[in-house]
Amino acid sequence: MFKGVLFDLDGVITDTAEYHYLAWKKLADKLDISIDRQFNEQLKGVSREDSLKLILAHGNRSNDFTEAEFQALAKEKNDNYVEMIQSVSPTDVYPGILELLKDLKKADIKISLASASKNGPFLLEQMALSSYFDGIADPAEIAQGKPAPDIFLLAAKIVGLDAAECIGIEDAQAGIAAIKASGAQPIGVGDVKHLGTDIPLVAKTDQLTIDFLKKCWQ
Ligand code: B16
Ligand code: MG
Repeated sequence: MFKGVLFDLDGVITDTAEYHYLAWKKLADKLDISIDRQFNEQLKGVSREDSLKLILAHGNRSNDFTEAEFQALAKEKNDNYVEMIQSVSPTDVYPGILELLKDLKKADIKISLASASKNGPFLLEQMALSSYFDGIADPAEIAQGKPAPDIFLLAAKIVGLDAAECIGIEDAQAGIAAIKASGAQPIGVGDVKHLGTDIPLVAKTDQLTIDFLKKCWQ
């Protein structure tokens, strides 16, 4: 049996992936760079700085900004995003997630957060979920973001486990790659078109029951 579950946050626990997209879109529009939801798929799970680099490269504007200007743009996006998430509340937790967290706790399975977001702890507080988490991996402590395995390795380590003893749950291409590289067992939230055919997928989070996780465990 698996001993831990490593949760992505944005797009798995709640719909903040949409707010990230809207905040990036607002910044991109201002910079005259056109991005759409298809382009946004490659930003999911990717750190703030790396996302901005991808957007600037997409608009052929990679060399247009000094380091200070780059940091100011990243801050502008985050300020917008933080404004949007002030109203996040327990009603925003995706269907089935609270039940899954409760069932995992009852089964004495460790629960750890493997989010790339520096806003993760705030969001867990807003949704009244902090007490379910045995650990929150700090993205500021890792060398490389998703698709590198670092955040999943750290999320397992802080709850006293190896990644190979854990299931990782993700909605993003970069995140699935990170789980695979960590040695944890991946489960994707999303569709075959974006996440591939080689791992178990659920279309909706209410399918993420503890029985489903047990079936996926090999
Ligand atoms: P922040 P996850 C990721 O969270 C988001 O998917 C990604 O869009 C975002 O850029 C990244 O966090 C960093 O977030 O700017 O709030 O630090 O999906 O890994 O939970
Ligand atoms: Mg995500």
